[in-house]
Amino acid sequence: MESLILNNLHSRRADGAVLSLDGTWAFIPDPYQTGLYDITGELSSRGYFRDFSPRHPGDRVEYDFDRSPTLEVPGDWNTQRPELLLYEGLLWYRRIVELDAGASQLDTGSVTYLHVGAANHTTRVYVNGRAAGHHVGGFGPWAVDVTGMLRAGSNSIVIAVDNRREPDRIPAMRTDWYNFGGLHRSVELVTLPAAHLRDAWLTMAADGSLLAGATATVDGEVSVQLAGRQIGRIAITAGAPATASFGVDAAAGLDRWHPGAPVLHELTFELQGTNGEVLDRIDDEVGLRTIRTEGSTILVNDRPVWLRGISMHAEGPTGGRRAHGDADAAELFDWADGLGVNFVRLSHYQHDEAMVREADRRGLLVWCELPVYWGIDFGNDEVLANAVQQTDELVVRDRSRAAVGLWSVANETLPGPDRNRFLGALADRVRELDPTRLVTAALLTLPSNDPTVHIEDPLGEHVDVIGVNQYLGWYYGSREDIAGTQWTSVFGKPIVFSELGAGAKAGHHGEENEIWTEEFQAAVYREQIAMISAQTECAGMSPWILKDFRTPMRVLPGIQDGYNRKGVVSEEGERKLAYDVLADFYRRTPEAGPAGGS
Ligand code: GCB
Repeated sequence: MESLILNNLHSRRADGAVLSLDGTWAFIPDPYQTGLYDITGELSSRGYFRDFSPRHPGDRVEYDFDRSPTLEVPGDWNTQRPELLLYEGLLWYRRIVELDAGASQLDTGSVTYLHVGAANHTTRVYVNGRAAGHHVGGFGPWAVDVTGMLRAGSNSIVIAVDNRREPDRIPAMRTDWYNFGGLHRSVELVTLPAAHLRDAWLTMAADGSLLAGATATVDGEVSVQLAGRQIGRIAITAGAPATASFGVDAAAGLDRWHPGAPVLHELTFELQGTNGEVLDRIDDEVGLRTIRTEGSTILVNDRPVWLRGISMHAEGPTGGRRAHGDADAAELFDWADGLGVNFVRLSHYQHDEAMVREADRRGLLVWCELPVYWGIDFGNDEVLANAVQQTDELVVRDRSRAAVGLWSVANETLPGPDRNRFLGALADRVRELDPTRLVTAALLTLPSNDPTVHIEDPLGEHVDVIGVNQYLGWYYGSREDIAGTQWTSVFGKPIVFSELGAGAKAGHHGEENEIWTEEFQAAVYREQIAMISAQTECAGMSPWILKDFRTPMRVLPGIQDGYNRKGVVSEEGERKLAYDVLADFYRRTPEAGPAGGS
């Protein structure tokens, strides 16, 4: 049973169709997979998924969720219990759901899905001891159909999450971030009429026309209403994604969304049956803006916009834990806003929907990214199939968000025939799902003796914007060399410095040439800013990174202690000197960029 994509939960929550399963779940860590297999390797007849409890003195059952410890959902398991801090493996969650005989989830005319906002990394769902479905991928939203599996009274929901790193997973064996395991986003039961919309979206194309789409479970039509006016219809065949394009007049008279000046309009989709009866409805809000490139410039609403950005991981504002929900989004974006950004790079995987919706309301452009990062098995077709599935989850969830300007297919991958083909296929898939936004990837640049860096990576052909990660003054080159560096590509496309930076421990002060001091980091930022301001092909930057973040790769005692220290704020929110250097630059940089537009 494959998982499927069920979108627009925002509207479903408001309509009361959602039963939240967030809260306390019992758990059993299972590094040997005892809950799945017996000693012959067969599926165990007493597996944990059966959720047996020993009821009689003679019952030979060697587990008991009722007497097991608990975890909160949503949340990573690592930071909730000291014994799980470095745990990588299978872990079983169990929750009992009580339903009355009249509960909507038991209504035979309805469909009920179990929806998971994200679970890292490979997940199996069981309802009352029966397998309901599975999913591979740690950051995308997904659902399984549990219709008919629930009953009046107590229901056992068991979810087994496995976060082992494997060579054929995405990401693979090594990442410079923490492999937080578990149900780290919300879990919900969503009950809908049998005839319903699985997805409905609207976005503005580069020419100001509108592109809308929907997927429904029945044949019919979807009426699209924008700012209280019907702008058109989408013809639907059951189960198949459908799209329709509406001309520029559809958005006539409606204010545009723009970075720093967000305007959102009411958006409604109504699924109508073949006799015109209304079967289902989704309410949303949407910003309208165009985004395109011209030479090396990015234009939003036909105006040059230079990306004054910052990169972010999905780590909460304090406690070095996985971020989730509106409160984390608001606090992280407050820190970013203090820098004067108009852009955030949500690296290196899909972040919580709360982040993208908050960016929509704040008027921040967003770069969304797939976890195609270091060491992916590019020659493996199954890995490609999973990457395509993760692409679908990434793009489908946020296609209606004006904030999203760029989809990134990868970070720091080495050129080669398999990789070029793989990432080319992902760029094609992104454009198939959403032809209205820019495709990018963060390229790896390595040290060279030539002060002019020529970007020739063949991936440049497939993207609209060339992301460049460069660590001049940190991993290579001396700080004095930064100013003289020139960047150019053979592609004539905008270059965005998607990473740059240096490590500093908050509160550690000293000379500018003393590594790990705030002064050292600030000095690298000053040189980088001067160099980047002079680049004619550059359309923006997102330094690495807003906040120090947990990673097992960074072990230096007294300095790193398990954290990457390239944040401009510490993991607990203390600002470093580089924060002010960057804020000062962004405050004096006009919308079109330091040079007044490239
Ligand atoms: C990079 C990676 C990023 C690392 C960063 C670093 O190039 O894209 O994930 O955390 O460098 O600090 O080395």
